[in-house]
Amino acid sequence: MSYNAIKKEDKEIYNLIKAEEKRQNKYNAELIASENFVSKAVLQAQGSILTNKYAEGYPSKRYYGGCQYIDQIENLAIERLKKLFNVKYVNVQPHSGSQANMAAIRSLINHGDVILGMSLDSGGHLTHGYKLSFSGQDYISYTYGVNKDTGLIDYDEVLKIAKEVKPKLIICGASAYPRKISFKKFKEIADEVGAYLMADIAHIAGLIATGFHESPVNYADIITSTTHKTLRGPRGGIIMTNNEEIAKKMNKMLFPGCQGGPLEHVIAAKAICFKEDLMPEYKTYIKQVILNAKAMSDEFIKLGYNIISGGTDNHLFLIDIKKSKNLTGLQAQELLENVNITCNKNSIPNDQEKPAYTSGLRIGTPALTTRGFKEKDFIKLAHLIDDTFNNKDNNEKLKDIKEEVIKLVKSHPLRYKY
Ligand code: DSN
Repeated sequence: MSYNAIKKEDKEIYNLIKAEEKRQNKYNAELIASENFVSKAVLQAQGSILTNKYAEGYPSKRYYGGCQYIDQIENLAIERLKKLFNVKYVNVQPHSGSQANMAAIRSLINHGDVILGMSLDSGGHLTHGYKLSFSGQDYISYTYGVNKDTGLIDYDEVLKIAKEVKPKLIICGASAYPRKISFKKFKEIADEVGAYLMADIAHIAGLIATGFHESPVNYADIITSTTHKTLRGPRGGIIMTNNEEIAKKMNKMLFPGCQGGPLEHVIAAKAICFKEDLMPEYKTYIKQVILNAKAMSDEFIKLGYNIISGGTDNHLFLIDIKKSKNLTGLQAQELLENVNITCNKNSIPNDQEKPAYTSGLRIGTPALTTRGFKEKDFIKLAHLIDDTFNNKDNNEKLKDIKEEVIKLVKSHPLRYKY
């Protein structure tokens, strides 16, 4: 992209954008499971003049004049999102997944009520009840984890905990869980203890929209997601429900409860993303994301690595890097960064290391699949990662690995030219 005006007005920011653009596009293998590359159309909408407009409220019920085009844009985003997930009521205004979660929780329960969510080290999210998040501070929060031998959610155990702590709300969904989640089973548990069920599908939204994962739409009272992960849209959040009463509450809790003016430039970009996600090509893309994750995690298993739960059903997997290579997640992340491979350290079930170090590495395939990487490319990358760990003190070898990574990335230029 040219960024001519920025170049003229602010050389410092221009140079940094160009450097980051080069990092993303030209020589870096992106394996962060929550990142992706948006289309040029999504990027243009986010950089458009829509950023100038205040539009507090909702279509046809705004607190500002001049919203005739903004209303049409937001209505398009709403209608496309309803179609994508086959759901009755949606809110496209959350600035982020965390704000979507805050509004969703508030629309179901009161301050001080009991919530039950997945623990952070088992793959849950900060906003599912972590003590330093609003969700762990405004509510009495309990957690469920995964079985320490299988790495899988043990639904009997979740039910047992739910019966003990009697939550008003159960939160399911995760940021680092490599297997399928049974929303049906969570609904049965919620019904048994008289709790609401919230599904945070931020990571697997794309898999659900294309039918590669069970949908929570007929099970959860409320569903939240981000739009920038597997959905491959702009950075932002969404909330969905099939219940009219909950829909009214979620809208009020989001605005004016948690937010003021919506980011209409981002909402336009969300509308474009939903349109792209309704295309048959997107389904093909998600299918490849899953095939790639499986191929890569299988290769790591062949190379002798310990993979949490023994593999993956979705777009990501977790390596127990402490057990596999006697490295912390942080050491592994930094070693890989030196050879232009980007991923993130991640806590693993019952992690003995602090979150700043961790014993795990999280690897995801959505971004490189957007570049056109197939199974053989991910297998090659698995070997380059293994070579990096095996040669961590051999600078000459590390230099060669970096060259190989750059070659691999360059052989798959981004489909969308900036
Ligand atoms: N920070 C996100 C992730 O990386 O999974 C979750 O919101």
